[in-house]
Amino acid sequence: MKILLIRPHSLVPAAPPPIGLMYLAGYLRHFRSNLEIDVFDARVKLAPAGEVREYIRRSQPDVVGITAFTMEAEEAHQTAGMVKDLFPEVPVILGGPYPSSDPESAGKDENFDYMVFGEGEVPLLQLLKVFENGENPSTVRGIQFRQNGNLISTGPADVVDNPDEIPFPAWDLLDLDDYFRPSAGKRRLTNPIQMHERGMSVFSSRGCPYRCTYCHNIFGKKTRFRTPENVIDELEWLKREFGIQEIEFIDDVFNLDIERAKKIMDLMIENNFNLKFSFPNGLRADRMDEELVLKMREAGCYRVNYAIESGSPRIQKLMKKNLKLDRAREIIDFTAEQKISVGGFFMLGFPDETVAEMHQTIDFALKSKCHTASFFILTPFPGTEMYNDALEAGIDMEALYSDYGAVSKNLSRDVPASIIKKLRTQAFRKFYFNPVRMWNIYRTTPNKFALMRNLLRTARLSFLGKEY
Ligand code: B12
Ligand code: SF4
Repeated sequence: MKILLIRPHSLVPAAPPPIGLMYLAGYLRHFRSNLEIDVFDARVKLAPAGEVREYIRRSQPDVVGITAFTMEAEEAHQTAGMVKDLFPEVPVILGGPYPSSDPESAGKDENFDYMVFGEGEVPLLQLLKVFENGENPSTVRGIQFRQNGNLISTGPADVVDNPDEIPFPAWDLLDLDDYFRPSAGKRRLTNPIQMHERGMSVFSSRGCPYRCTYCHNIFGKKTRFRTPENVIDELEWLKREFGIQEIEFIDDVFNLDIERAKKIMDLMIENNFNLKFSFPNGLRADRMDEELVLKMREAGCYRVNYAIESGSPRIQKLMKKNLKLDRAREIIDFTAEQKISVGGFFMLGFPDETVAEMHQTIDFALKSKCHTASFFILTPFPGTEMYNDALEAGIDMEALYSDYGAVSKNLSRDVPASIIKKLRTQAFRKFYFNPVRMWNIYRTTPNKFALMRNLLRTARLSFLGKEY
């Protein structure tokens, strides 16, 4: 049996290696030695539709799996259409954040035979068995499929309880040079000041117990941690097998178990790995301590993002993030003082948020020692509590898939979208037009060329009033 796994080409600006697909590939081949796995990452190849179609035709797959964010839904539908056009009998399986958060939209397209919600390893393996043995797919949990014209949903997926048992991503199936070469046409990793070309993402835990109303629930609310030893084995393997020099830890909250985080740092130091690393998608600032920051720096960390989102205690409560803002400020400043480049993530436009509260957020950023700040306008994603609340309140949430790169609906009710946009532009200007901050940014950034290129890009976008 041959399975073709595809990541579509879309407006997503960065092309880090497709870790979700490669985890699936690693898991499948561990359990099915007779399986041939072909992976086509149309995003990194910048492949137009014709090229994707030609690839599918040449691959002659028995099964096709497609991954997609919501903002890539259009391309995922198009890809499924191509498969059905070329090979009407080949089952098409859709997975990733899009079907996990919006099964209803995905389910409208008959070109998707199966949709997998959340963690994909177990359901995908079970589906392949079902295909081979001609069994009924209703025994596979965590999927949606069509039977006699009806959509059947089988509830939450079975997950791998001990994530140490999941094989490392099957990076050997890809030409990793595609991701290291600057000519890839997209940014490679997503850290704006990436130090080394040979960078790789590492996912060391699955799931997050917090319930922020704007967030996804792909890996569940019970966090499953890989042991520090298992993470260290992966780092050692990445260095040895692929010459990796830099890591992005992409857990939802890497520091959820602070003692585990410290142990990983200790082992990196003991093993003298000499790897540079960063946290591109945000640590929880109120679960950090000074000792962890110091260990991180010693182990090779040069860039941290803290996901603050709002400087208003009322909004923190409403969005159920409940971040302790005083502690967050202390740890941001401490981290910056250790010469680690610190990025802050902030959002404007929460439901019921007032202009004064947006100013509180901007002031928080301005008064902090953050080297960089990203001010996003809230994007309510299907499937989130915030989105469902808006639907219940009778707000029309229809939107184009492509709008989910940034801002699909303004939920702030009393503050018009134009004002939020203006505040955001002001926030960028005030934050970056500060000579002390500019000097600090310059001083702490190891890769000064990347820094200048990205600052110019951010400044241009903020002046044009465009999204990051
Ligand atoms: C890391 C991360 C980033 C990093 C990427 C860095 C990097 N080097 O990879 C950064 C910070 C850059 C980022 C950016 C964005 N991100 Co992001 N990100 C994540 C995060 C935390 C982890 C993604 C990941 O790699 N997971 C690990 C792999 C193993 O999981 P996976 O790819 O989902 O695959 C698993 C399953 O989904 C499933 N699966 C996936 N594909 C398939 C296919 C088949 C056939 C099957 C059966 C199963 C299957 O099985 C896989 C293995 O279990 C997720 C949240 C999360 N925990 O998932 C958000 C998340 C994916 N991001 C999200 C968004 C919206 C974005 C942005 C668009 C935000 C923005 N407005 O800028 C941008 C994207 C644009 C860009 N700039 O690239 C949303 C997507 C929501 C949605 N419905 O589309 C998520 C879910 C977070 C959220 N808040 O809701 N992100
Ligand atoms: S925003 Fe962060 S802390 Fe909140 S639920 Fe999502 S991953 Fe967890």
